[in-house]
Amino acid sequence: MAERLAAVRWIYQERTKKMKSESSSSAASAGQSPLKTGAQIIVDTLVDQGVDTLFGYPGGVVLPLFDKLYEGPIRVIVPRHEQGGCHMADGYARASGKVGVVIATSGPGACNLVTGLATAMMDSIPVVAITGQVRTELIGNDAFQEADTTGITRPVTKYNCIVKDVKELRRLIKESFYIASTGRPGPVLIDIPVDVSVAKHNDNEPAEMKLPGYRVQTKGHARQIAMAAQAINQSERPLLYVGGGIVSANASEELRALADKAHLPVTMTLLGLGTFDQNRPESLDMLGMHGTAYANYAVQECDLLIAVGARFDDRVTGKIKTFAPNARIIHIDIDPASISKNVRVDIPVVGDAKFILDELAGQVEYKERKPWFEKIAGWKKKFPLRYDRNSSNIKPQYVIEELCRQTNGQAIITTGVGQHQMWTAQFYKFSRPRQFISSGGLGTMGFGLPAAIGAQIARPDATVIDIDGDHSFNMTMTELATAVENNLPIKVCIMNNGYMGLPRQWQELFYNKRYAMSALLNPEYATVARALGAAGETADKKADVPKAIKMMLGEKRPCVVDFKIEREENVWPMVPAGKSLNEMNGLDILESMA
Ligand SMILES: Cc1ncc(C[n+]2csc(CCOP(=O)(O)OP(=O)(O)O)c2C)c(N)n1
Ligand SMILES: [Mg+2]
Repeated sequence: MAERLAAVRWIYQERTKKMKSESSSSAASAGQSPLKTGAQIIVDTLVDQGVDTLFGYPGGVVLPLFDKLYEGPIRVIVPRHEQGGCHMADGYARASGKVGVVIATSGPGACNLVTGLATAMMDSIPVVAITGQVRTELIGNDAFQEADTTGITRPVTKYNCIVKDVKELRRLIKESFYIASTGRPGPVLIDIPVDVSVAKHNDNEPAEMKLPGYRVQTKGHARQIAMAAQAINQSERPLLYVGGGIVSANASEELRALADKAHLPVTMTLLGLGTFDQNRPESLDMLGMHGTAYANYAVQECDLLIAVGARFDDRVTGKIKTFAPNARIIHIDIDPASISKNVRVDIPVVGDAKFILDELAGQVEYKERKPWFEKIAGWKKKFPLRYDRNSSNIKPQYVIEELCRQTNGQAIITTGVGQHQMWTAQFYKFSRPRQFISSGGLGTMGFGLPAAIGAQIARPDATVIDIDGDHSFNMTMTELATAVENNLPIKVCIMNNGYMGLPRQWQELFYNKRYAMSALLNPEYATVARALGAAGETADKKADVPKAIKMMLGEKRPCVVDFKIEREENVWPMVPAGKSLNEMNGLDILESMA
């Protein structure tokens, strides 16, 4: 294994050397001919956009592009599956705030991006996907590896296009980056037929963007902001409810300033976790289906709900009719289409959260609101998140608390989807934005490992941990090879309950414990990890947990620890689908553990 890896690295090193000498000689000749191939224009435009790393998988119609990429200067990470590549670009974008870039070939390659694009779309993540397409003259002929990529991806992208002429290439790529990263961010796909990649064009002319119909409203309406400020000043029981929009807008500082100035409690969505420091007393942590009881009660009893960069997802609201029944609602969002989509809003403010929160902070006054904060403190005291600490089995919550302790709450955490994702959201205390990276809207199992790879590339200095489920890990575990090959010290903690735990919990509660197809044969993960060149450990005793984590944190290679957790542990509290937020199950169970 070590030899094979060394051989791969040697090839990479030689390539880099070759690349450097060739690029200096091609630079010398570049001045002579202004004609460039489409592939060269793509690489040059990506460099102009600030791209230094991308995720791409080769194939026939993208070979001209890969041939150019071979010359540098962009670092190319090759995933083992295009879905993985797309999640890597997404994780990279979430961790860095930059646009993530993924390349795939036509047909199967492009089709493999769909889940990744939909994941980025639902969570408003800026990703640019470049796909190869068959030659222009063959489009519509059922050519080899032809798929209607723009047709297939239209519903899962913010915008997509096909480039029909090499002259348009630079402009369309620039527009793609602009659309992906401005307003409400999202994935953009640009489909490039192979003849466009090899065609030549004099690229010296300027390529101005032409987007007459695309408008981004940054500043909120002054009168709406004043109304919002007045509502906050009048409120006795206000609550900030904030989501991923705070992350996109880089508005955490402004959020903190507003909460401090007006004295407001804050609850966060899954994607909003970390935008307000969870160690502060004003944090009510996460709300919604598996949110805290104190956040959900606060929503139901507040007289003013200030939603910022959040979209009233059904996992947050529960039954819409009875959501926040006593509250006027302010909704601050960059996307006018989100306003009053699910819940009727009293004071909409469309614009950039960073700007609007800053404006608001200038117009609000400090208010003690003693009875309200006392009420919240009462709920916090009565219904904290709990688990059975005395159990002799490994409780997943214990593993996560221990991870939080040993990393001083500072690691970047990614997850799969399921119970482990919810326990992570509940028991790791996040203190900064871009620290918790998880698929919220689409709920994509298999997201955790490739997202961790993308995050580690964006943040080589950070400790990046994928807290994964056994079945989520099963979906994309092949990407461990990508981590090994690229020398990324990511950590994977598998919360191995041997079940698709979340469906199993629903089956326990609502299907009379008929565990239909929610348990499958799993491999020995530590062995799989070692076979792929990573470190692998198993922890099957509670006493092993701290030292397994310590070992993992000290490991320089990618490292997988398989924690054999309590098999039928449940996530509490739980608002059953379609119920009101105050109708939580499991509060009695939590209280009994006091
Ligand atoms: C790609 C995909 N397929 C199916 C589902 C439905 N689903 C949600 S959670 C879950 C099980 C997750 O199992 P695991 O990763 O082991 O996590 P656990 O709940 O056990 O922590 C399933 C099948 C999904 N979210 N994503
Ligand atoms: Mg599981």
